[in-house]
Formats: sequence, structure tokens, C-alpha cells
Amino acid sequence: MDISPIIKEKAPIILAEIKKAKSVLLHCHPSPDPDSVCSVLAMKSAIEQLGICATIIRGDSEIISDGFACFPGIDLIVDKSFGEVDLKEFDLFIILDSGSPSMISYINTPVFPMAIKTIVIDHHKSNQLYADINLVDMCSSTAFVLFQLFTLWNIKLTKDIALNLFIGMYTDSGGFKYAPIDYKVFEAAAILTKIAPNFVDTIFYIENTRSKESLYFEAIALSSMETFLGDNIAMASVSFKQLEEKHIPHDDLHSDIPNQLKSVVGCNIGMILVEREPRQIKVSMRSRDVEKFDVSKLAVAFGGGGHRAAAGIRFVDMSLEDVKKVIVAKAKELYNL
Ligand SMILES: [Mn+2]
Repeated sequence: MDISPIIKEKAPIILAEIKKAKSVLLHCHPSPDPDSVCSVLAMKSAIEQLGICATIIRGDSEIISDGFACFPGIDLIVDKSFGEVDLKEFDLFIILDSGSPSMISYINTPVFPMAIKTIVIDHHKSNQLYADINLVDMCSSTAFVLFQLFTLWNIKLTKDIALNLFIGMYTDSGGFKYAPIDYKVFEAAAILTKIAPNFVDTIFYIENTRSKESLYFEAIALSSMETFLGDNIAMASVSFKQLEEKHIPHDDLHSDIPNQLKSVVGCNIGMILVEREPRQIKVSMRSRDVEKFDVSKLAVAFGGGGHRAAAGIRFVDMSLEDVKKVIVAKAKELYNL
């Protein structure tokens, strides 16, 4: 199995830090996706195999999606936000799948360096390398970075670890279809699915636990579609008022809308603007041409982050109309439209 050179270089350094620790803290990032949750669950199991304690906190999001109920170990996540943690109880914080301190907590953003040793393990191009030790490999998922680390550390891939790693790799790559993806990911997937053949049931469960509110949300979003800059940008937007009218909770705001928008020929960037709270707007973007339309550039210009193909931004104290204007103006400049 080919292992990425940067992972080979950092693997022994990170392992030495874990072995020195007595108690390790792990977190789910705000609005956690399966790569965030499955990666921390797999990491907790691996750390425990090494004979060391590990605690996962749920982080900013009050509820973890119903679709994740079948992830092995999900019940072990402690119901605490980052602000509720006493750092004195830990001597190492391993930060997974989080490109910036605001992905540890948006509500209670930590300041670095922290009072305890910190390690970042991530795959986001925009990662700010803010911890004491940073391992950022720009592959398809954090779970895939962990698969390689665990191989080097000789961690036994139990059925639970294998299922969590597989689900993180599968979902973050859109079902093995988003770049960067190559034979190495499939080699890893082959090893993991041999150990955890029940992966199909888990995928079915994730994809078939939708609420009707999440469909209302998609309906509102799609019917709001507008295009800008000669159709290069296709944008959907949903206001706080609309969320209230249909009683749509924050939990149901995940969607595939930006991907659907960028699937139209000529629409090179698909994006959705959601006013989650009055005048607080979350933007998710997808690119259909990562060479010409690297959306991480647009995100970083507004303090956001992500990858060339998928990125996000949060705006505070701005109206939907103003956010649209500033994004379109910046896109015009960045992409010479
Ligand atoms: Mn990820």
C-alpha cells in the first residue's frame, strides 16, 4: 500500500505524542458531517487500543444527525460543547477535519497556542496550520489520512474502526467521485469493506433518514435560483423568515443544492446562501472547473475555507442581498468575469 510521504513523515511524531498522553480530547466540528464524526470515532478506538483514554465532545451542534445513529460508538460522544470542557482534564487535543480554530467551535473559538499540546490532522487545502503539530494531506477525506496513519501505527482494524473509516471516506468523496481520488482510496476501501461488509446497510441508513423539512428546504432553495456573471454563478438563497415559516430546524439545512446548480452546463460555480439566524448567513459553494474556478479562493477572501471544488463562508450581520452583492463582485474580480 502506497502511503503519502507527508503522512509517513508525521506518523511517528504524532504517535509519540499520543503515547506520552494520559487523556486525549477529540471533537466534532460545527454542523458535523460523517467525515468529522466517523474520523473522531475511529481515532478514539485507535487511541484506546494504545491503552490511552480518549473523550469525544459533540461540539457546537446540539444534535448529531439521525442518519448517523448507526455509526459504531456514536453513543460514546459526550454531550458537551467546547466551551463546557475543562482543558485541565486532558493533556492532548487531536483536532480532526477542522481547517481553522472556528471549526473547533464557532461559538467559543479557541485561541492558539492552547494550554495543552495540540495536533491537527486534516485534508483541507485552506488549513491554517494552527496547532503545535500539523498533518495536512490534501486527499479526499480525513478518514483516509487516518487509514494511512493507523496502517503505519499497526492499529488493528476492527469491524467498528473499518466501518467508521469507510463511511468517512465514502461520504466526503461524494461516493468516491470527487477529486482528488485515485486507486489508493479504492485499495483502502477494499480492505475496509472486507472487514466491515455491512457498509451497504450503513449507506442506506444515512441516505434514507431524511425529514420532510429537509425536502421543503430543498424546494425553497431550488425555486430561488438566480444566475450572475453570464450564468457562471448559479445561486440559491433561503431567508430566515422562510426557515421559520416551514419550521425547518438547523439540522435539516444540509443539502446537495450547490452540486445540483453547478451541474448545469455554463454554471461554473453553484452556491447556496442560508440565513440560519437573522443576518447570519452561511454560504456553501461547489465548482465544476477547479482550475478556472477554485472556490477556496473565493471563500478565503471572506475568511472562509475549504477545497478547490467545495468551500464555505459565514457572514455575520449582513443581509442576504448584501452578501449576494459582495460575493458576485469578488467573483467577478477573482475569476476575471
Ligand atoms: Mn472532511
